[in-house]
Amino acid sequence: MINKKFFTGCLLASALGDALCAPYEGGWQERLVWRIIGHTFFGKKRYTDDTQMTMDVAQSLCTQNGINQEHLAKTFAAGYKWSRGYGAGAAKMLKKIRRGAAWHSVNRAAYPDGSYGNGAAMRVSPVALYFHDKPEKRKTAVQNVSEITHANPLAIEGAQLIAAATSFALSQMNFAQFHSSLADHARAEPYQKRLQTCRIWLKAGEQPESTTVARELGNGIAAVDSCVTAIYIACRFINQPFADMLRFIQGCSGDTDTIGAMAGAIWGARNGISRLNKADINSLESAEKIEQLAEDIYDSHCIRTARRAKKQSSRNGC
Ligand code: AR6
Ligand code: MG
Repeated sequence: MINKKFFTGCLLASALGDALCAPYEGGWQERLVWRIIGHTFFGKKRYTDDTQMTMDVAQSLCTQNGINQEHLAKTFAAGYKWSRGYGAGAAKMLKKIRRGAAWHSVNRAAYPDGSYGNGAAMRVSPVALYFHDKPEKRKTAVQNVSEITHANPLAIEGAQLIAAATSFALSQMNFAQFHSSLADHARAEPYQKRLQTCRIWLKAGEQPESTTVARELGNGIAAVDSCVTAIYIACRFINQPFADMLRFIQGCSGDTDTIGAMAGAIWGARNGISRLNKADINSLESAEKIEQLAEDIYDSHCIRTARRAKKQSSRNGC
């Protein structure tokens, strides 16, 4: 049985990656706005839409015992706040759902081909934890969580890659297995190409600068321009301090909070909460709630595992 500390590590490192990299996102205007709204009334560091939607997924998963798209869409809509920095298309859809629209009637309203943003990939870590030992169920759940707001196949493929990488990290998979298993999840050419670059760099022990990583793998809001970047950075820093990884992400510029959230989930699933800095956790908005959600996912996993074992033993006549 995997220890609970890796579940809590995953969600907390993701939230910290989001909150601690958010001040470095975008251009000077975004950074100025975040200086003003980046702290709570009590001085805690605020998280952005990445963590809000991750918490929404975790909460819905645990109360519904799986993915219920109607419930999740309403949970996303209820959690929406402009000050979390949602993407423009996602914001429009969530406001429509809040006014009563069905998610499947609005998920192509902003873009007929569906959003290709990284907003699906940034929120799938709870699914990776919940279904870490059931890869087929994980894939279906990722598809269902993603398409509520991100119907574009590239957004969904990015979400599949991040979820798979997070599950593999949790299971302490070795480097070679990790990368060959991940390659099976990449169908689209941009993902294949970027994953190959990532593998070459890691295998050769190359240490490209953050600007080179941003140029070669991307640092933008499109899923293809950020998911492999997050996977590469998490792999490169997997045995190094969390703070060093975040400093590198901050240097990448662009969509730093989402790259931080996705890389954080992978790093935290592998290293656990004990390798995170307590002062950082204490400085984070709603850290206790995030930890509790991770514990709920863990408890639900334990209950399902025990049920399966009981069924198996009664089948074996034990
Ligand atoms: N056609 C044209 N432009 C598109 C398309 C498309 N099919 N899909 C996306 N865009 P959105 P997200 C552009 O709104 O993915 C936040 O900071 C369009 O300019 O679905 O949920 C989050 O934290 C659109 O506004 O948002 C993420 O880091 C933008 O991509 C990031 O934004 C984002 O797509 C993306 O969040
Ligand atoms: Mg973001």
